[in-house]
Amino acid sequence: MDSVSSLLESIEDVGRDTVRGGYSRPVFSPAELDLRSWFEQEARRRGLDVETDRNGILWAWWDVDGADRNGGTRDGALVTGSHLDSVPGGGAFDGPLGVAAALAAVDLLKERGVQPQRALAVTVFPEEEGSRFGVACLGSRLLTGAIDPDTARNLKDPDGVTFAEAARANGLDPAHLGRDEDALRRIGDFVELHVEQGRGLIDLDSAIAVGTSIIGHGRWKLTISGQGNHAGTTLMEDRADPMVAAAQVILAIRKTAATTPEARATVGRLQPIPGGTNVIASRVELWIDIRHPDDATTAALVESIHGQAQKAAAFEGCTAALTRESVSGTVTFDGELQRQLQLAIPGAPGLPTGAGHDAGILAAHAPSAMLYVRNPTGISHSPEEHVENDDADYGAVALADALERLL
Ligand code: HGY
Ligand code: MN
Ligand code: MN
Repeated sequence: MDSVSSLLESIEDVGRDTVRGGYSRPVFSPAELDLRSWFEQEARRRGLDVETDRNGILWAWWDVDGADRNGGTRDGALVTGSHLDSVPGGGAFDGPLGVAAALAAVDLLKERGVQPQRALAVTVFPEEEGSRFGVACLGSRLLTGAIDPDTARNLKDPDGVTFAEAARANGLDPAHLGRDEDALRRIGDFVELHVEQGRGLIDLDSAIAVGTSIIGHGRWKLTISGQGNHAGTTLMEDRADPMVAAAQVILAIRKTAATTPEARATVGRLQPIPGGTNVIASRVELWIDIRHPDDATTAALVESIHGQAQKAAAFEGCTAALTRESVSGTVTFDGELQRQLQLAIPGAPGLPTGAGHDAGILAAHAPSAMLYVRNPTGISHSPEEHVENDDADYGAVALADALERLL
C-alpha cells in the first residue's frame, strides 16, 4: 500500500498560496487540474478505469465481471471518494485525504486478495467548497438534480466567468450538466473519508469516527448599498456609508448566533465596491454562513439577521438586499451503513459534524456514510489543519476494512 502521507506528499506543492498560506485550489484552476491529473495517474497505476462524467465528476472503476458478481454491472456499486478543490488558503487534508485514503484502500484490498462481489468506484467531486462559483457541493448537486442546471450554468466566479464557460473550457458540454440517472443508479452505497474539521476526535481521544449527521447549513449574500463619495469632502453628517452599516450587521450576526444555542454564523468574506482608501464605498457585498441542527431555526436566524441588516442599513441611509446562494438541510447518515462501518471498525465512536460534504448531498439518493480521521489541531479551512501520518494510514486501513465488508 502506498502510505497516505506519501500520496499526499506527491501533491504537497500543488496550489500553494504564498499570500494566504495553505492552498488555494479552486475548481478548474491550474492547481485543481493538476490534482485531477495526479488522481487519474494514480488510479490508472492501480488498474482502475477512469472516466469524467457530464458534470465533471471523476470516477475510477474497479470493475467486476461474471453473472455471479452483481452481473458484472456497475449499477449498485460501492462508491467512495471526496474532493480536491479547496477553500482559499485551505489546509492540505480537506478533500485530498479522502481521495488519497481511497487510493491506499484499493491497494490494501488488492494486497489482501479481496474479490469484490460488486464494482467499486473512487470518485472526485468538483467544487465541493463552492469557493469559485459560490454553491457548495456543486458537482454532487448537479449529479443529483439538487440544483437547476440553468442556475448552475449561470453561476459566476469573481472574474465574471460563468460555470458554463469554465465547464466548456474543461471539456464538458454545458448543455449536458444536470441530474444523471445512469450515474445515480451506479451508486449502491457511498462512503466518504474526511479529515475531522473540529475538536471532536481530540476530545474523544480516538483516531477515527463514524459520521452520524451533518448539521444544516447555508450561505447568503448581503448587498448593502449607500452613496459612494469622497473621503475628504463629504461631511460625516452627509454620509450614507455602507461599510458602517456592514460593521453593525457583522456584530449583530455574531450576537444573534452567540445567543442561539448550537447556532454558528460567520462572515468570512466582504467586498467594498469600489474599495479605494480615500473613497466612501458605494456598496458592500458580504457573505454569511449560517448553520444549525434544526432547519426551522436556521430559517429563523436568516429572517432575524435579514431584518437587523435592513434596520442597520436604514439607520445609515443605506439599503440591504439578501440573496440565498446554497442551503442544505440537516442530514442523518444511513443507519444500516453506519452500523456496518461500526462493525468494520470496532470501537470507532459516532460523531456529528458541522461541516458539509458531498456525502450529505448524496444521502438523499443512496445510503451514505462518512469516516473522520483525527485532526490534532482541531482547526480546518486553515493552513493549520493537520493529520498525523499514522492516523492517516490508520484511516486508509479502516476505510479498507469498511469497503471489504461492504464489497
Ligand atoms: O463548508 C463546509 O462545511 C465544507 O468544508 N465544505
Ligand atoms: Mn471544506
Ligand atoms: Mn471537505
